[in-house]
Amino acid sequence: MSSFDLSDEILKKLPKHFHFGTAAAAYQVEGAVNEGGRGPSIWDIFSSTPGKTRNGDTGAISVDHYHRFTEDFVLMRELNIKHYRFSIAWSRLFPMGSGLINQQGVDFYNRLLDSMLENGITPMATLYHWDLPQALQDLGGWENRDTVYRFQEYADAAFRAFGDRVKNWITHNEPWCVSVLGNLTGEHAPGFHDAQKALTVAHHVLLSHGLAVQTYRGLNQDGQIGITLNLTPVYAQTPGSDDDKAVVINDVFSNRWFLDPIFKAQYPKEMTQIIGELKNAISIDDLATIAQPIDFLGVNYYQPLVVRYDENAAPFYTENVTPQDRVTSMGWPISGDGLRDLLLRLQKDYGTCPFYITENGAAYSDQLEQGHVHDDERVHYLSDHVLAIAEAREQGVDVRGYYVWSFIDNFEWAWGYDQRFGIVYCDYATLQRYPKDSAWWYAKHISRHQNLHMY
Ligand code: IFM
Repeated sequence: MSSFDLSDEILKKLPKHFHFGTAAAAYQVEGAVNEGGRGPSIWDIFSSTPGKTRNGDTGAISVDHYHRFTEDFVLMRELNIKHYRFSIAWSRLFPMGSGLINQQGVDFYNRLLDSMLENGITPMATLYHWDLPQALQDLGGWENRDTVYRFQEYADAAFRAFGDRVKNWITHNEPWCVSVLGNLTGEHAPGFHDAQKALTVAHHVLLSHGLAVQTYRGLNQDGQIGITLNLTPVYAQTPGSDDDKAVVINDVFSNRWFLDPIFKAQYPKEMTQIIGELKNAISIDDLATIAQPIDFLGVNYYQPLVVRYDENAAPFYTENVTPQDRVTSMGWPISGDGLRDLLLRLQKDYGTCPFYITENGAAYSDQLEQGHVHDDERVHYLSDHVLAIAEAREQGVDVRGYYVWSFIDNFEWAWGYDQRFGIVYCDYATLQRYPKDSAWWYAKHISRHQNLHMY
């Protein structure tokens, strides 16, 4: 019994078929970058460029999930985890981004899916988790409208190849990161510093989402499709003061830039002052295409933001005053209440929609001690956030699942292997896996939840 155990009363608020899962992404776990006919992605190029990642780390081997997925799914089964969100590497199916499909790539994901299902694990597949084929980047990447149509073809091929087993599809993971980190701050691949590029990329990624949803509907497969956004609740340090202006700005930049086009077929008008005007890229029907009805919204939530207005700090006019008393090793402040507030707000402003928390979790500097990792802080984090979901459900929000980021420690992009997000520890020298205390905590809660809903 841990002091972070959730009561039966709380677990009962999560419905019988609630997904308790874990999540990961192709480039972060697969490794085997030169196997199976895979073509290079922008992350192969970016991570092998000196100075772009901590210690020059790359995803070339990572946790070698490509060869060890069976072991990983057996471990998931032992941990009672019945839902897994993974991503497909576009350049395994289309090494050059388009053209002829690479059968070895199809075979790999067939084996992966079959193994998942044999272990009683339901897949949720993400089509794009940041690993654009380099061949398409060479033609302009997401800034080039043509990439949108190549994505549609790739999505169509993936639906046809795997749609018999995958019934939960996510078009894109965190388009904000693709646009801002990849094209404005340059922290992520392809590494540009250009606001106009970021705006255009965001628009094209959203457009490709809408087209992929249309394509999926056209195939009449009996599944559901949505998109995953990284979202942040924004609070004023002193509500009712000028700080409210900083809230609007940050909310537009962090949340509404993507939510408004998807749910309301429009961009927030404040975007122009904050980041600039979207020029040239937009065609007349684009927003209607982007706003295709979706079956669910995937929400990735890690941290809240508290702001104070600062008139000298254009264009955000913001001082970040988020309390730092409880932070993860990424320096991210922790607030389960933030997740509850975010869900309530989404329901209020964008209407009733099924939600999956497609990512939530925390990095800590875990220590392996005689085969064990005592990660109480992560247990505390997970407990707070599952509780927040139960509270949101009690207030009428239709949250249908929770996927911990991540199943196993992995390549954390620009942070390389410095940050461990897994509930399973990976010894990178031997690639051996060790469930952390948080994995056992999760396993126990999944099983208790199941038992409570047995009858
Ligand atoms: O590792 C990432 C993931 O790829 C996208 N969402 C946030 C995670 C933690 O930074």
